[in-house]
Amino acid sequence: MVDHAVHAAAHGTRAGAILSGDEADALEAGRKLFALPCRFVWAAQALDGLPGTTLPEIAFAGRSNVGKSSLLNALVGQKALARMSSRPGRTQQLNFFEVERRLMLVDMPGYGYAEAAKAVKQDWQEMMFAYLRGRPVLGRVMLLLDARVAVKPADAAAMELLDRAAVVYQLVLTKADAVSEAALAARRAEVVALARRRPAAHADVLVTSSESGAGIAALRAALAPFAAGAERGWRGT
Ligand SMILES: Nc1nc2c(ncn2[C@@H]2O[C@H](COP(=O)(O)OP(=O)(O)O)[C@@H](O)[C@H]2O)c(=O)[nH]1
Ligand SMILES: [Mg+2]
Repeated sequence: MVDHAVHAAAHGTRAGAILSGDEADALEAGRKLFALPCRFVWAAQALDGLPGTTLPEIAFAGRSNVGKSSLLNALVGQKALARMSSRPGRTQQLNFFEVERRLMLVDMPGYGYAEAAKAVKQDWQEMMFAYLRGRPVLGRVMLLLDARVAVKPADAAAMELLDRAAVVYQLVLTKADAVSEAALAARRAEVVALARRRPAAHADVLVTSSESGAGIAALRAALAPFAAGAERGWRGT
């Protein structure tokens, strides 16, 4: 559905010209949702510390430094929401942000940093898997990939974990502003092909930049159908 919207947003095209009514509605639903106040509500150090919630949840995952905090801040239109509560070094915590009574956004601990001890990696995998399997409100995982760098073994491992947990995840390229248009197109094609090969990956790949704002409206539109009280009819999937 949002493929045109993705392109329009990614290339800064003026929306009205090429969007169908459904796509325009989707963008508007996303804009409205993320215009609501969003606040940090909880940091869970361990799985028994997860907040009990009835709100639908979207989790954000990716390698450390992929641009996850920046994307979350761009998504909700606040400069320091994600950073405020993310303490470097406390990599094992899950941070929960509530978009007022509609949606919970979960900042998952970054993976793949080189210095991490094997034991830490093991802990990460176990905690993530348990969270993914045991969270009925979880609607989707957005898995972030840096547009500047090739997909790494740690990313492949994360996808495997998600496939195993049977949680639908969507690949999101970050830092689109930092590569040439040609390189971005090539990277996108590569990641689309990758998504096709993964059992639990969503076919649509989003292309974003927190820096330029490209693709943020399309990301909001992709998440809006998950929010409590959302009309899901137009989504078509
Ligand atoms: N050029 C560019 N740099 C970005 C973008 N998003 C994040 N960064 C940079 O990437 C680094 C890591 O960003 P951060 O959001 O903290 O990543 P996290 O570790 O995944 O939360 C920082 O230096 C950011 O300034 C983007 O869209 N474009
Ligand atoms: Mg971060």
